[in-house]
Order: sequence, then structure tokens, then C-alpha cells
Amino acid sequence: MIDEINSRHAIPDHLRFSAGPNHMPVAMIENDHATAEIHLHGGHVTAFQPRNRKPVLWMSREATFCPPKPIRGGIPVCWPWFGTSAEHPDRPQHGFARNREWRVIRADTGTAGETILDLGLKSDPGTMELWPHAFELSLKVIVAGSLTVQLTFLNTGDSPATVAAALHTYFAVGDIAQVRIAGLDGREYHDQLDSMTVKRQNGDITIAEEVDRIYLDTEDDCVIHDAAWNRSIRVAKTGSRSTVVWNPWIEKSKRMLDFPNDGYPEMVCIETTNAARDQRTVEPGGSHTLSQTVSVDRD
Ligand code: TA6
Repeated sequence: MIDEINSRHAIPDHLRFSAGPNHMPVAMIENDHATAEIHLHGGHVTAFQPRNRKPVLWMSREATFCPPKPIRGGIPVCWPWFGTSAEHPDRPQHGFARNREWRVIRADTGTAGETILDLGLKSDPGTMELWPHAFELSLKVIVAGSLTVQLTFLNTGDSPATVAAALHTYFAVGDIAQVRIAGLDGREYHDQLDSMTVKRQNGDITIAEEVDRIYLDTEDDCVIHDAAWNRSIRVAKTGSRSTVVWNPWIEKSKRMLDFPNDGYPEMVCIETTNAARDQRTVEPGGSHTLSQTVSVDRD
């Protein structure tokens, strides 16, 4: 399978597919700007590192690469629902896109030396059982000095479909105790740890306990100021008016088998979402794109 994919899509000096953990196919990208890794399982970006910079994405050292389970860390694609399915709480948490095998649509390079990988996922009898809508989902990943991820939902069915989604991005930080997150000052948020109570953000976000919040009515960039590593990470987005901020802290980390107990100080999730009242309804033949661009600056 890997050989067949490489015969069609490998690009010298840019991109090759190899067998990752458990022989799962992974795109290994290396260009003049950065390195990156993208698993076909889940359409899951698991690494991004600009040249002469530290890794940008956090990966759990206890991640299980064991389909259909999702991979812990990187950028899980949560779709077509976020969190627990309201209609069917027994169905997979955060939808099924991150649990399925995506296929390679196209690999290419850009005029500025960036590498572009397009992956696709289509509805099938299995997805129709979980979610009764025909769809084509595409994920475009652009690896340059920054990382752009675009998730596009095309409604190929004959009725409107309402989706929630997240690019559930795990960022690596030097020390969560020294992190502050700017860009959400004054915004309302649902506190997922307090019965979704609506509260208002006052100033930058700092984290000294479990935090799990859906910020509302925001199209703004978020900036993670990471004092320990003397850098800031900017998350710019389109097609989204909600942003999730999550750190599991101590007790929740212990409850997740694929999350190390001492992992919470080295990560924070800033998630580009269509969540809560930011769900999107797409008409038959229509589409919606959720997109984010991640860049790193020296603080
Ligand atoms: O985005 C935050 C969140 O919804 C948390 O409540 C936590 O459950 C996290 O996602 C991880 O979910 P997962 O299903 O990947 O373990």
C-alpha cells in the first residue's frame, strides 16, 4: 500500500509516505521551511516543526496508534459533531472523522517551496449509520514556515445538514504555569466544567487548573505567549466564530490512558471550532470550510 501511494504521490525533497507506528501510513514532509507528519488515519497531523524552531504540536508519548481509536495529540479532526452527540450519546466522542482512514487526493508543491497535501473522506454505509447524510470531506494541509489546515465539508446529500467541528490542536509549551493566551479578552464562553454556564473572559487566559471552555462570537487570532520557551504561537482562523481552550490538568490527565500523568504542564489545546451556537448548516450541494493557520514568532 505504501509503495503504491508513493508511486503516485511522493515528491522528491518534499514528501514521502512511510509506515509509522503499527505500520500505519504517514506522510513525512520535509522542505526548506519545516518538517511535518500527517497520518492517513483520521487525516491527523501529528507533527509540525519550522526549521530552527522547537516542535509546535504536542504529541502524547502514550498515544496509541491503534485504529479506530483516535491519536492523542497533534490536530485531531473532530466532525460532524463536537463532544458527545446530543441525539446519540453512545456514538463516538467528537464524531467519526478522526477514527476513519482518509485517502490521498493530491500532493503538490507551491511557488514558495511549500508542500501541499489534500486528503479526502466520503460517506459510506458505516458513516450513514452514525450520521444520515451523504458528504465529501477534504483536508488540505499546507506546510510552509507556517502550517495551514483547511477542512471542507461538501454536502452531497439531498437535505440540509448541520455540523459541529473542531481542529482540536494540541500545542507544545515549555511550562503551562508561564503561559498566557491573548485574543479572547471580553468574550463570553461556555464553561464545560460548570454545566456550560456562560461566563466572560477578563484579560488574557492563564491556566492553573483544569480549563475547558468554548469561547463564542470570536473570529480573532489567539496568541499563546510561552515565556518558558521565549516564543509565541499565533492561531489565525476563518470559517469559525468559536474557539475552545482546554488543559486537562492533573486529575483528568490521570483518567486518560493515552495521556501521561505528567503531560499537562507541556501542552495546551487551542481549537478552531464550529461548536455550541456556531454549528453550521450546509444546504445540498453547498460547502463550508473551517481553516486555521499556525505561525511561530520569537517573543
Ligand atoms: O476540547 C476539549 C474536550 O472536549 C475536553 O472536554 C476533552 O474531552 C477533550 O476534548 C479530549 O477529548 P477526547 O475525546 O479526544 O479525549
